[in-house]
Amino acid sequence: MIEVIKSYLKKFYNLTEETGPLLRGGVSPKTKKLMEMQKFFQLQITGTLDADTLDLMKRPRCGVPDVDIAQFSTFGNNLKWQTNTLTYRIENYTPDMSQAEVDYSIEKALQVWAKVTPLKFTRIYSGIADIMISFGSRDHGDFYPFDGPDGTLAHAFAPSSGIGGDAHFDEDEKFTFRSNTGYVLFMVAAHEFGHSLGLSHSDDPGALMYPHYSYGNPDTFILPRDDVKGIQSLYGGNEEPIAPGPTAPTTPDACDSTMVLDAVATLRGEMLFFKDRFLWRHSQQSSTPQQTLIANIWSSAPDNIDAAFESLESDQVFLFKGSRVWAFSGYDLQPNYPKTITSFGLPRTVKKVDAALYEPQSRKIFFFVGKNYYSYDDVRKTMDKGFPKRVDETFSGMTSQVTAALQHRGFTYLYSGPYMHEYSLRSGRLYRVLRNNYFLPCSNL
Ligand SMILES: [Ca+2]
Ligand SMILES: [Ca+2]
Ligand SMILES: [Ca+2]
Ligand SMILES: [Zn+2]
Ligand SMILES: [Zn+2]
Repeated sequence: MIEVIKSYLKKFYNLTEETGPLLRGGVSPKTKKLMEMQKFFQLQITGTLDADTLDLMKRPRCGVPDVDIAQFSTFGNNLKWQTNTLTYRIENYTPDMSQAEVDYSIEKALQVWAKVTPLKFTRIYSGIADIMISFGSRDHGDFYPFDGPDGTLAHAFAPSSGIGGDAHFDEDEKFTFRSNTGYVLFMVAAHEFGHSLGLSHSDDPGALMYPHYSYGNPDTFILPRDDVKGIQSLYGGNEEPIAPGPTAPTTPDACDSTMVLDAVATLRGEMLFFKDRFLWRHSQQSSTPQQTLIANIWSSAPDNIDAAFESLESDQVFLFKGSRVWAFSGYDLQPNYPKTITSFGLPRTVKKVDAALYEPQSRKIFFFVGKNYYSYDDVRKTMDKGFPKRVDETFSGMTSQVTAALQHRGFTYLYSGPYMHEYSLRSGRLYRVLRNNYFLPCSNL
């Protein structure tokens, strides 16, 4: 096993045995830990190092293990502070940002948790605070040296005296205030303070306590439902009346039979299902789809998209939102994108596309707009004559809005709300009305 993989499993999955005995069924401890990691991240549990697993190990993340390890939570699980009034102290500053920006980011990050609990945080400027905050690189005074740029961004210790509650940030990272050309300090800090207060990692890809970094804006961030539930299970809710704000975002659940998908597409043999800022990737070989943030696949892609398709002609995936379209080849945004949807010959009166479909045999793209659809020739790169047509002229009975569309094995699937209509493209005949879970299996069952 490559050294970097071993060190990842040691750091985050408590791999200890170098050459341990085989477990039941001839599984080595390393394979067992690898499978544990694949399970946590909803990957296909192969026990081998596939491309998806390797790719995931390279993502910037928190230094706290995904399984409970004694050193980080000194007294075991579910540890919490015995008081609701805690102190914090910023011991030093990063040169990446102004001091005022660091102060603001730290304060905002603590408020994320204070808003939903009875906890109060007071800043002190000398002496020992409950939560000591510092920036350092490589060896920085504990037994957990940082690793240089990227990789581990920060770590924090579970509630207890001494180093307990403290949060350390890797000075080899470029921290930023709001820009996404670096790691937003507020987001990293808000995650670490979750550990400082007693939370461990969540396997919900939408949670702040998910181990991977994701971008967020300090002024608009709302703590997701999963984290609210976690912290309130330790400290209870905030009893003070607060002005009603936006509700905590939840992560879409494939088992929700009322869910309306934003868009459906394919990507090099996989199926992609888009909803809010998430997507599920599903390959025919695996039994469970993997849910992840759209930003984890394409960092410059929009959330809450309208439509998507994969062009077999150009081997690109196109995402639509409003009057704009993004094109990606593999993970890379293509030059000159995003463009306006008029680049596909759609008239200026079309403000958004409801759904898009790629027809592999004829290499046509159908754009669904209200009750009509347009046909674009992907080979000749022009809009076909005689369009728009009414959707129900071609697809019998489809009089409601098409919300997503997909072509698969010679059938056309038009989604309308939580229902999926299976058509023969040639005859336009409706075969079956199905639910999302026909292609997107619900894993809680
Ligand atoms: Ca402390
Ligand atoms: Ca690092
Ligand atoms: Ca849509
Ligand atoms: Zn963490
Ligand atoms: Zn440290």
